[in-house]
Parts: sequence; structure tokens; C-alpha cells
Amino acid sequence: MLRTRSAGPERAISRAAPVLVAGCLAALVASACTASNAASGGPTPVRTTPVSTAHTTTAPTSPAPASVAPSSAPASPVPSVLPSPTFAPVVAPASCHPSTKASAVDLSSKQFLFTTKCLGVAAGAPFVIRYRNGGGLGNPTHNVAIYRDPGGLSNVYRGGIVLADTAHTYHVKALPAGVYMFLCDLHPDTMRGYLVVG
Ligand SMILES: [Cu+2]
Repeated sequence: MLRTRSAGPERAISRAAPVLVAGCLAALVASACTASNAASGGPTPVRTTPVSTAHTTTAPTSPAPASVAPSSAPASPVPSVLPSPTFAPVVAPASCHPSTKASAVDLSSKQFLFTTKCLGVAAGAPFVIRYRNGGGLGNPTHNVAIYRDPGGLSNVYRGGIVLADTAHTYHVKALPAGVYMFLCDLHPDTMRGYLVVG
């Protein structure tokens, strides 16, 4: 019964709401505003204080409400904000001493692991990685990418996706001598190894 009684006044208030809201933005400090805002948005038809006439005489330009902000988000140029990180060097484990004369290396994976975590190629010469995705449960797809840092931030090569139980030969440009990480970009936590270029 309460509802039927309140229907009348509520409708009247909500019709006037746009005007009230505009006025309220200009004078949010006024306590009357909060009351009328509640009436237009919430179900409680609190009819309070006579809506002062001072309200409708809006200030010329009301400060933009915070709720408008999201729509302008895409315009912000993100790249300039990015810091220029100094990359941590890759340090190969003592167990990784590959030949660094190769111009072609073989790499394969099973499930979410590379079957070798240590590759070596010659510095200053293009080389190829003959990769075979050995598949596994769910036929996972993988790729091979090369980074200068262990965190996978500084990419120097990114190979395309290879489907499960298929092979692909990646052609990589010449790299300076050093130790690199090779990762699967899709599963970098488990699929990683060292590429020693020397
Ligand atoms: Cu993967």
C-alpha cells in the first residue's frame, strides 16, 4: 500500500530530475541536493526540503562529474607513460654449455614443457630453430620467442604459433653474442630455456 501511495509523487520528482541534477552539480554542497538525488535514483520517495529556487539558477559551467571519466580513457596515449626498463641479464645455469657453432638447432615440446632447456648457436649469423610441437592433452598450441631478459620483456624474435603435432622451422636473424631466453609466449612460466649465442 505504501507503494501505490508513493507512485504519484515519485513520478513527479523523476520528471523534474534532470533539472534538479543539473542544478545539483553546481551546488553539491547544498544538502537539499542529496535528498533530491536520492529521490530520482532510489526507490525511497523522500520528499524533503522545498527544492530551493537557488538550485535552478545553475552556475555557468559545472565541473565535470567523475562518472564521465571512463569515456575519455581511450584517448590517453599510453606508450609515453611506459618506463624504459633496464633489463636484467640472462644468466645460463652451469649445466648449459652448448656448442655455439650451430646454424640450426632442434627443439621440441611435450604438453607444456620444452624437451630441452639449453640451445646454442653461432653469433652474428642467421640460424634456424626446427621446432616440433609434440602436442599433449588438449592439443596445446605453442610458439618460440627469444628475449634478452629472463622476464620476457625485451623481445628480439617472435615465432608464429605452431599447432599440436606439427612442426615448423623458424628463421631467426643474426644475434650478438650473449645469453638469451627462449620462451613460448603462451606458456612462459613453464616453457622456457636458455639460448647461448657465441
Ligand atoms: Cu606454449
